[in-house]
Amino acid sequence: MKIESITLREVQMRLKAPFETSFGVSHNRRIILVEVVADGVSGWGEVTASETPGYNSETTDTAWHVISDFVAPALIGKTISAASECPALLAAIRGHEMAKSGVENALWDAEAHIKGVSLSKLLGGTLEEIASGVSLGIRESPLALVRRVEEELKSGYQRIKLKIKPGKDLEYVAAVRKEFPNILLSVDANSAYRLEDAAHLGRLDEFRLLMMEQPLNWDDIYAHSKLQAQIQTAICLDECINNARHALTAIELKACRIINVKLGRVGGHSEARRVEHTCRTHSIPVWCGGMLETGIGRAHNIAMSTLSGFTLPGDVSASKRYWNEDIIEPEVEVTSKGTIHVPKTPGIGYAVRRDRIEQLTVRTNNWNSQRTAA
Ligand code: OSB
Ligand code: MG
Repeated sequence: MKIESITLREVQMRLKAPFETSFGVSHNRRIILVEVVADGVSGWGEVTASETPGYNSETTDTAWHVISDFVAPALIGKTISAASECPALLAAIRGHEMAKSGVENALWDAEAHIKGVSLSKLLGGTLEEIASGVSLGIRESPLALVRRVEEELKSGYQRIKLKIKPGKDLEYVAAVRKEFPNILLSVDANSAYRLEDAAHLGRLDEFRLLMMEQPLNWDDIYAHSKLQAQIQTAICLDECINNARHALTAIELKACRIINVKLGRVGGHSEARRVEHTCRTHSIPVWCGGMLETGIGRAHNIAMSTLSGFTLPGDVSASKRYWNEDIIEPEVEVTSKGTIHVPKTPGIGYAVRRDRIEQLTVRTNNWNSQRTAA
């Protein structure tokens, strides 16, 4: 595969409704899309960085800078035999996993198209249908949250995750659990608590949660190991895990019993497969997290979720929960059983709507390799 061109596009898209987490509210998304052309074939990827450095240290603008000044120059014109060789070419760039992931994943899509196979198949995935859950932002009242949960359950979603933060936790979880005693229910704190809050967090044990996601500092695996020893609820790490080494550290320290895999956070499909493998060999279940993606990022998440270690419902849900109109065709849909059918057509398996992307684009950057005579 010769990497002939790389194009960045920043699109701006308004979420249907604001999404509130412990670190802020998201409404207007600024998303970088990556298109690569290899051997004349296009592949697409999405950079999942947020607008602000509240989730991790990357932002839309840091990713634009790092791809433009380091990632694209390191790849343009290179010939690789597979997308899995991409991380080696980017090894000199520390961190910036989301920036690298957007480009690497576009190469995986291109490779799947060149080989005429689905991305799921190329990755080694086996599931034909994946289980879908939803992540619900912080609400103004427990009652408003309960109503929202009811709607999502009616649509068929298999697991409900509630965003929590200090002052918006016990009361909300208690209200939802009281109304729905038997659903799969999780919480996600996005690093809003400290180890000193262990007794408070232990009060969530009575609600029989499937997991408590990333309660403590975004970069502190050790503190989570101290907390896990003090509470019954299974801790799931999100922000702390940027690669398979981190996953192994967390598992050996008993800092969590479940891991959330996000393609952007771990740097792309190659490392995501390693994280999945590390977890599977240690009997740690994984599931696919979400970052309020467009259909392109969503399609990559669906393909990754077909690996056999993904045994819990993910945060990958229907396009229409986020966007009035997505940038892929068909849009991602969820069945009444709360599943998503995995496309079998080549690449990500959804058509990219160039017309719509064109309308939403606010800036572009492009690299072309020197065409060599045949
Ligand atoms: O921690 O999983 C998270 C959204 C933005 C940043 C971090 C997270 C989330 C979500 C939303 O939970 C998942 C989604 O619906 O895409
Ligand atoms: Mg999370």
